[in-house]
Amino acid sequence: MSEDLSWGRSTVETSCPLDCPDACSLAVSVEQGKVTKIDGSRRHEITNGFICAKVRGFAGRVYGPDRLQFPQIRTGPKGKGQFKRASWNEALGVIASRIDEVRTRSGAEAILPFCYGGSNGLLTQESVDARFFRRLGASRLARTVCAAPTGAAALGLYGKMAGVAYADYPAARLIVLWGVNPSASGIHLVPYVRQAQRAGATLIVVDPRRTALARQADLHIAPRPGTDLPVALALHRYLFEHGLADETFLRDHATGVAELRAAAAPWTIAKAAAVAGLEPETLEQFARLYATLSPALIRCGWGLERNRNGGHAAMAVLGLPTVAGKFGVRGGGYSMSNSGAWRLNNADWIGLDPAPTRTVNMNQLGDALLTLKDPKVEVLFVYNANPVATIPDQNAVVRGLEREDLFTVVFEQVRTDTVPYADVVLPATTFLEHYDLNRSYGGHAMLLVKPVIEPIGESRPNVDVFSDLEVRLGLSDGPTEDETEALFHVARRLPGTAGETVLADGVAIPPGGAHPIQFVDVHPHTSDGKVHLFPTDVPTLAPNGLYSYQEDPATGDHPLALISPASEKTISSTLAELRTRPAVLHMNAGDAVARGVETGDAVRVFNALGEVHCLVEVSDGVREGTVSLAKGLWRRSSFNQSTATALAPATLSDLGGGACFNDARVEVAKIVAASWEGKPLAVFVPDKVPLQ
Ligand SMILES: Nc1nc2c(c(=O)[nH]1)N[C@H]1C(S)=C(S)[C@@H](COP(=O)(O)OP(=O)(O)OC[C@H]3O[C@@H](n4cnc5c(=O)[nH]c(N)nc54)[C@H](O)[C@@H]3O)O[C@H]1N2
Ligand SMILES: Nc1nc2c(c(=O)[nH]1)N[C@H]1C(S)=C(S)[C@@H](COP(=O)(O)OP(=O)(O)OC[C@H]3O[C@@H](n4cnc5c(=O)[nH]c(N)nc54)[C@H](O)[C@@H]3O)O[C@H]1N2
Ligand SMILES: [Mo]
Repeated sequence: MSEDLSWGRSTVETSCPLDCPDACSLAVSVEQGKVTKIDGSRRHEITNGFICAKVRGFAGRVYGPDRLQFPQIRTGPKGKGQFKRASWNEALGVIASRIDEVRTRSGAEAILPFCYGGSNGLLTQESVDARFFRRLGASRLARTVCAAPTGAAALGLYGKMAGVAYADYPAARLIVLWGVNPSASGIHLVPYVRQAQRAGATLIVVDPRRTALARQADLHIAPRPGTDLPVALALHRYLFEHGLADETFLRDHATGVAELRAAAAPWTIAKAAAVAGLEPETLEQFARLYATLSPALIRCGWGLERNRNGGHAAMAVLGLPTVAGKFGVRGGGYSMSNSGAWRLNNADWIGLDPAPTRTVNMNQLGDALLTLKDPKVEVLFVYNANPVATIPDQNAVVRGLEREDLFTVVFEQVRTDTVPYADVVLPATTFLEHYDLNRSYGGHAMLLVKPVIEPIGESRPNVDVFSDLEVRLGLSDGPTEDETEALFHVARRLPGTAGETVLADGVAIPPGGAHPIQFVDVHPHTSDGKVHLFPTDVPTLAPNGLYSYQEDPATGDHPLALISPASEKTISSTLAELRTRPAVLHMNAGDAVARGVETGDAVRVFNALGEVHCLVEVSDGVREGTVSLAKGLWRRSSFNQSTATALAPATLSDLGGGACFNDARVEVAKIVAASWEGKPLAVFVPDKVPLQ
């Protein structure tokens, strides 16, 4: 790093690469080498000078007691977190020699990288790390824990066409927030939705919870989790049957119309309402409003994808603006993820992929560690992820990590729930200590992330570490690459002048612009440029084919649907180390009365996979038959070291092999004991527990 960051007072412009659609531009104040304030800047229009409380408090992670500062090597049993300090040379030497030994003895497919959402940048993820594991010939990871079903749907229908910008929401007369809760998961959309409402727009929220925006909506549709597919198909049927489909647009711009119409035919309003637990009148009102108000905009989130029907649900939702002819005007169409807007391919900077190797679906990590053979997994390299907290079937993940013959590396910023299972721990820099290029998936911009302080302790960026390992394992002639070289290397390969612009100004805009009108400025990237309403090139795991509904997995013993949505306090499990409140299960009054449970009680939430002991809050915040426990909690937040993922099945969604967190079905019972593992339960009971 060329600037001396160790003294003086300055405010540095950078951006936040955490896994959130907004990708904020930041103004970070530094005094004598220490971060004193993190605030929003105006450089990225979406940020508009304000940021979330989580990132304002990010210094609590950088300097917090859980921060990892040095490499460490395990000294005690797996899971106990007993380590001794080591030098980088020693730690990387141990890792390189174990990898070398395993690739010689068992073949490199016995090595499994495991990474996901830590930081979304083009340097810290899918860059030198991916090149290292490819050159090694390691097993591949299907990175499917999130956005795989919605991503497959968007690719199949539109080839991942870019979506409508937040700033264009006020142009809409109707806004549908479908399975998305921007009040927690992308706060910069909220002011635009409110502005649209003030200008007379109608707001519809589709969510089993009564979120803040659902309370302010004209219509709140609260389906049973996992039933969006029949709901959306009923809207399609309504459009077709009432002559409200845009036949001209469909003829000119779509394929698969007849097939979609046939798939929707069985789903009358009455039938879909019965399956989704809705009043038929409410659903009909939804259909009528969507058909008649324009411009109409659907914000499709990720809440609807995390179940067995999630991919087809997303297809049916994303198909609505095509069938109803909502494109071609500002404020019309849809937005979801704009990750495709730049049309990047990392082969442009890390080279072509050599021969493919075995692929392991990350949602089935526990199973992979416990049962895979030929070869079995002998080395697990975890970075940018905290699988013990975030991957389905927590107990299986933990059992897999406890295997004595497994060698686990955890490359991390803080002492997460996964770290105690490591054989070698490597300390990683945070985004305040390294460079990155960060693509907004809620907006369209590319932003520069740059270091504002020196790395804490001996922490290092991903690029440096994987480049070092490449050299140690004879996969590169060296010298090792440093992150600034990697930065220029990637920036040079961005389209047009975007690389220069992002390095000089901190922000660059993709070819379709920052405020595209769909079907005017951006078009489908499918093979023929049309919308594929029935995309036969998308493989589906559903036994009865595209758009077929799979029944609810509830049983008599476990009737309640457990969902685990994003909370405003964390980003997945990142920053959950700063949470001081115990886990809280949200439950509807009817369900609570039936079980003799009241707010503040300690409860067991259980099914065949595991159980979580936590507090309960009873309210109208969640629909009947559904309970909600925040995603990303660390194990210490519950009374029995288990979190929502302990109850989530490791089954896969219909498209994309996605995670089915919200297919967890549970029962809830009050814990009558006054103490749990020696701790009086009363000490955990807070005065007031806000909706998470
Ligand atoms: N503060 C904060 N922000 C985040 C994150 C975070 O953890 N915290 N996570 C980031 C990440 S990784 C992601 S992927 C995004 C996620 O962003 P969102 O999609 O907004 O997040 P979720 O909370 O997964 O789901 C949104 C809503 O879907 C509802 N829901 C659950 N099941 C269903 C269903 O079957 N149908 C329908 N219609 N609704 C359902 C939930 O009640 C929830 O309110 O947010 C990102 N931003
Ligand atoms: N119960 C339940 N669980 C869920 C979900 C749910 O709906 N319900 N949703 C899921 C979703 S949407 C997602 S996206 C996943 C996310 O799951 P994960 O990918 O596990 O995401 P995080 O919990 O944020 O953990 C990322 C880790 O990467 C580390 N990290 C950050 N930057 C760097 C870096 O530059 N280098 C290195 N080496 N490490 C870094 C952080 O310290 C953090 O511990 O969680 C899923 N978990
Ligand atoms: Mo996610």
